[in-house]
Amino acid sequence: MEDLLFKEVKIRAVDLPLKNPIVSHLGTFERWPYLCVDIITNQNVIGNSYIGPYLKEYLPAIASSIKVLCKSNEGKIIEPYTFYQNSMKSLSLLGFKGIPLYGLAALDIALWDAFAKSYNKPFVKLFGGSIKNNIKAYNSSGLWLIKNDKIAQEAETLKRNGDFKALKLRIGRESFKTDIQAYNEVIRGAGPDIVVMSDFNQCFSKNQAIKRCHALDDIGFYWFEEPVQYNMLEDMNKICREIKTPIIVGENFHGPKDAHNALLNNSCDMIMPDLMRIGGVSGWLKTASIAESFNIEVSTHLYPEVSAHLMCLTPTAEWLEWVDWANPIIKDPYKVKNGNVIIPDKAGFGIEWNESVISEYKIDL
Ligand code: SMN
Ligand code: MG
Repeated sequence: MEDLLFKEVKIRAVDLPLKNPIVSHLGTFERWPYLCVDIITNQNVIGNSYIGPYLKEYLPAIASSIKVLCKSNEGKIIEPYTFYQNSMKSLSLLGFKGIPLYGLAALDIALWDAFAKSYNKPFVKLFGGSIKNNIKAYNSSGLWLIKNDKIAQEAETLKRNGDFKALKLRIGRESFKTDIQAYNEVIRGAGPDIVVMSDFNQCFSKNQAIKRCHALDDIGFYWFEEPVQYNMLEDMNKICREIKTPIIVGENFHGPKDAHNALLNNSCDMIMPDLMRIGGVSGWLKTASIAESFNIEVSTHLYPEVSAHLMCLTPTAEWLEWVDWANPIIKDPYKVKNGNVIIPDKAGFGIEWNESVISEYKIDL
């Protein structure tokens, strides 16, 4: 078989409108920015990936770090594992976190996509796993900090579009009573069997978090996510010891080592790495092994398509976070049926661009 060579990279930025605007303790967002990456090869294969790095003002800086990382790879054989190891090493001067890591992740995902496509196999199959049809997903596309009287209706709609068995509610409202009322509204809208995750988005100090988590501990939330600032490992350790409901963190792990540190410090009961911040496919797979060694459940954060493949390879896989925000730029978006995400039997991650939508929402880099 002819070697697959890295020819060049193409990067486009889009700013997509959101169906349900994000109203959270992290801020309010009407749109979500994405970088779409294409790796052009010497064969009839293009590796695709997208990342959604929160703040559109930083897209040019991330695109620029992608270009820097590509420089040493142009003309070389595509070997995603080697790329990750060498690129991580090259970040020791600038730092292993943040912007350059996001760039590395975008490339890592696109390289694995190209690699799997060159063997004409879905990524999970190329990696020696099988496509599972029971990757359970929770719908996270809504239930932001909206008014409580809007919750039941939205919960019902979110549940129905995919027959989801679980939904995530954002909490940390004015009082514990309004959080409980919000929970009850989800149950009223989606029925008594719905599993309800919760997310505080880092809104509390340690003492506030302990008080609020105690007040909500017995009402039925499946997990409490990020009650305090993400890097407060000692505070999280204390909260885990005090509270019965599992504490989950991980969307702010920057690379596998952050996951290892959090688990070593007993700072969480479960983890949910984010595909971009964890370092792409390679960073995820390392983290999955770390989690296995601690016997800790792994859920996902955003990026449902690639994450679905990775959950098939994650020994302690739990819930996949479903969001449909990037669907407009994807030609054939993934679907959820009976609450499970359906992995298409297509080469790579099965992500091809919907070019007309990319043109419509393209922004300058
Ligand atoms: C979240 C994700 C993306 C934007 C805002 C908030 C949230 C989650 O923390 O876990 O879904
Ligand atoms: Mg979160």
